[in-house]
Order: sequence, then C-alpha cells, then structure tokens
Amino acid sequence: MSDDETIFEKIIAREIPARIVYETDAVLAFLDANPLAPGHTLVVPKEAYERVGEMPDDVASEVFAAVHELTPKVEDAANADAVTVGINDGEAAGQEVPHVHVHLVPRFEGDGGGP
Ligand code: DGP
Repeated sequence: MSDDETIFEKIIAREIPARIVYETDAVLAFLDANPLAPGHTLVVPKEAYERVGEMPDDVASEVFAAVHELTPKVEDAANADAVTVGINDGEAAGQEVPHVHVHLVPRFEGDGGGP
C-alpha cells in the first residue's frame, strides 16, 4: 500500500466530493473530474494500492468484477458506441494519481480520441 493519502482516498473517505456512480464494500466508481468524454468513469479499489501488481488477488478480482458490470452501463448511459477500458500503471505510463484506477471512457464512431 502507498504511504501518503491520495486524492482518491479522500474521495473514498467522502472528505472531498465526487460524482459517485457505484459502490461495493471493496470498490468505488466515480466520474472523472477531467473527462475525455461525458461519462468518463474511474473504478478504484477502496484499499490503497499504487500499482496493479500490488493488489492482492481478491482486490483485483473485485475491481475487475466492477469493470465488468459497469462497462456496458457506462456505454448505455453515455449513448456511446464503445468503451475504452484502460489503466495507466506507473508514472512513465501516464499515471498521475498513485492509487490504482481503471478508466472507462465512452467512445463514439470517428471520435479519434481515447486515453
Ligand atoms: P491517470 O493519469 O491515469 O492517473 O488519471 C488520473 C485521472 O484522475 C485523470 O483523468 C483526472 C482524474 N482526477 C484527478 N483528480 C481528481 C479529482 O479530484 N476528482 C475526480 N473525480 N477525478 C480526478
């Protein structure tokens, strides 16, 4: 686990606001504050791990179960054609917040965008 509290731990603790769209005992999902498309959602484990490989199996399973459930819902809610499911795992990959998070980015035919 990481030592310093990140912005996502503050969201999980309800210390700062976020548009929370999904919650289980182990996972929280909320809208990205800097969305690549409307409905851009982040799925995070409630326990703080910086890197994907640091998550224990059960936490990784809970995160992916949430991704599995939410991906079609995000697509439907955004009226999108597809969803990019992505993780920036490590600073050199573009990870800015050192708490594992999965991006669910609604995609549209010909949008040319994505993470
Ligand atoms: P990454 O570059 O993969 O670490 O993505 C971090 C994402 O987190 C980025 O898309 C913006 C989002 N983000 C950063 N700070 C906040 C915040 O305070 N609230 C919310 N909802 N999202 C945030």
